[in-house]
Amino acid sequence: MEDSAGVLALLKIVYTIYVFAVLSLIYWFAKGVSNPKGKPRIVKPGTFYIYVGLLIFVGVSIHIFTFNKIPWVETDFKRHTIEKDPSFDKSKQMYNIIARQNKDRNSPNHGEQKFILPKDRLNADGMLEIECGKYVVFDVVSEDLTYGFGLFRQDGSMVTQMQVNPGSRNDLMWQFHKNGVYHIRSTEYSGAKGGRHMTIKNAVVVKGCDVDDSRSMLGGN
Ligand SMILES: [Cu+2]
Repeated sequence: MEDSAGVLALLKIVYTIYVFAVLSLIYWFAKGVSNPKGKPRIVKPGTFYIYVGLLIFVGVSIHIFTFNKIPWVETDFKRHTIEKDPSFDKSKQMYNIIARQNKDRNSPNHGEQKFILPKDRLNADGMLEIECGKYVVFDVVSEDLTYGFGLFRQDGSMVTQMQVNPGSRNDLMWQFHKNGVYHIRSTEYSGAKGGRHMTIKNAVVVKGCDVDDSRSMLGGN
């Protein structure tokens, strides 16, 4: 199973090629209008539309052929059945997280925003420990502002994220396929006092996989 880092690497190549193909169209046009012979070269409309049509076809095809590779698509499509399945144990597979701003005016930390993890679910190292391949749901409640909730690798690259809006259900189902230790960080700007406090280093640990996430081993590479 491909992860977001793999998808990004592949799409970088695919879209670089595609962008050059689109640029060639602009080049072609520029050559036409700046024809040194003074007479603009007229491209036959048929040729032009076939070329543009081809670019559109390839562009759409990239989406169709790659969407199965996107790691969250399958989970998103199946999640209503996964959650309803009796094998889905909410007490073990669901994490209730709160994002909240400090409203105590007398506190020196007034205005500070942070994530509050479910204390009773932390392991001895203070991490949320997730079993490889098990579906988990991060249910994040905001009591005030709009936040983001993202999981990040040790190298800073993102695994997944969602927006966290006050007054609505914000939950993200995920399945990990590699061992690793991940940070939680807000992915939305929620004010000057949000930034550095909206990060929990090494908040999530995934165990039990055959493969390690080379980008997210604690103390590794
Ligand atoms: Cu797109």
